[in-house]
Amino acid sequence: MSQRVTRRAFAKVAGAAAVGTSAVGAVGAAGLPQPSTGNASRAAAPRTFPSGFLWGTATASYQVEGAVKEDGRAPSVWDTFAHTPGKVVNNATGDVADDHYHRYKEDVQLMNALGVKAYRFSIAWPRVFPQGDGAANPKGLDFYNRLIDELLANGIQPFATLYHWDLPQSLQDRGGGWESRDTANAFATYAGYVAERLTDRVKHIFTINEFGAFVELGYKVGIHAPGLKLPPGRFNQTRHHAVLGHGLAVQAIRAHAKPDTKVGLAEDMTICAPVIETPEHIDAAVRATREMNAQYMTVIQEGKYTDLYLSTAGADAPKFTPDDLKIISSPLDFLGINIYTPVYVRADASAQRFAVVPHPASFPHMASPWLFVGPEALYWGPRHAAQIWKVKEIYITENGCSSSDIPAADGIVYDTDRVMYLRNYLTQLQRATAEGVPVNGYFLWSLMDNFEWADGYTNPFGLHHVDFDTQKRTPKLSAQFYKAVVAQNALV
Ligand code: GBH
Repeated sequence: MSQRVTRRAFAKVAGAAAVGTSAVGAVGAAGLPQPSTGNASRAAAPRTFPSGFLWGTATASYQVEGAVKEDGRAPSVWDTFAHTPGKVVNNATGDVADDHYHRYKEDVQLMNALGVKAYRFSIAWPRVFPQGDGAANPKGLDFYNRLIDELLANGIQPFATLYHWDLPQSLQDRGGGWESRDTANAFATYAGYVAERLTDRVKHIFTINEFGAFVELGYKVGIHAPGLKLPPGRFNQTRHHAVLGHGLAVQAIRAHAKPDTKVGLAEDMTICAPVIETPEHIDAAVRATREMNAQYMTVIQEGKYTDLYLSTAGADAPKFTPDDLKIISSPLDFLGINIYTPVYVRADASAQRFAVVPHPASFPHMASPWLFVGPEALYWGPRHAAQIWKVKEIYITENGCSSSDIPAADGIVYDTDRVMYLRNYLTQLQRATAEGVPVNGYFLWSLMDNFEWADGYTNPFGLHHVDFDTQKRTPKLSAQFYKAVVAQNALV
């Protein structure tokens, strides 16, 4: 833009740009364009988030706690899996991980320094019920009492997830884990027990984290614990037991929790982004979102499996009763969505009227090969959920990325790629909240580098670098970036 353009003429151009896609800088005092990563109409005003927007970070028990044999904890399927040679990169385990079990106070101070007001953590089922069912172990639950008290003393709201994949090994040994309906029942008992004891202080509880990951990768693909490759019929039944466990847990929590407790789940639903944002492709993305989440989110929200899922599965479809569907679709207070990467969808003349467009080989991704950079997932994910299922309260319960993360000579990781990723994703989240999509908060994955499942300690996701020999935590450049966003409640 020429410096001779008047402010009035600029406003016209800016208005046009706002409905298009180009980014135009606002004219600064010296007549120079000011940097803007969004559209022109927002360049003038700071790109803020709604007031009271809740900024947080997230972790999960087996990924950070360590202390796997302490205070009565029994093994989970992940202890067994990680200790099976060849399953995890470098045969790494979560035996020590971030030693968060002992260093949680220090870690709460990391949150404090970021300025975040919420922390999403998960509770290890095998600490609370070491065998999965039967006798409870109050010493195991005490760790979470200590953690919660420490968070509250620092003005940080605890958001607790009941299941982030560490199934008690005993349930796997006795009944095949989620292959058995007994596991769904045991999960509900555990959920009620925890809800009764923690909801005087914890106001948001998630049942399960990501069906899409632990069921698919654990029971079909075999690259996550318990490492099985079940045939389709048994596998679909396992999926059914997992959503049933969620529904039973929702009911148990309601029966045992304080009345002001909110219940939800955290799901990495498949997020279908339209290849081009035109009405026909947007419609296709909406249809695709229902179908591609049929086994988990759609049945939970709608109380039925889609016709297409059941007819495609044929004789391998899950066996269920109408009562099961009612339990599975027990009403929720909020929805947590874990968002990493979208699936691109286009309109199509086929019976299902959408088609998935595979990523070209040149599509950019972060350090993890699956983590394709698609910032618009953070716009379409909550927007679809609000539109399709009329969800009124949404949290982004995970978003973040892996990077190669080599500390520089001064000890700092200058993760400009993570900052780029976060800035672009948050731009799309701001777009959603500015349009009124009901997103109440955002939890960045992760507070610190940790045990990244089958990747071991490679492909780290932390805002803080962790030296696993010394347990020293050091904020990365991305932590500085996030701190500034949180402080201003706006994109920086
Ligand atoms: C989240 O899952 C998890 O909730 C969290 O624990 C984890 O640390 C974080 O992601 C980062 O990975 O190996 O090619 O088969 C995100 C969804 C689904 C992404 C499984 C990785 C495996 C891809 N994950 N997927 S592949």
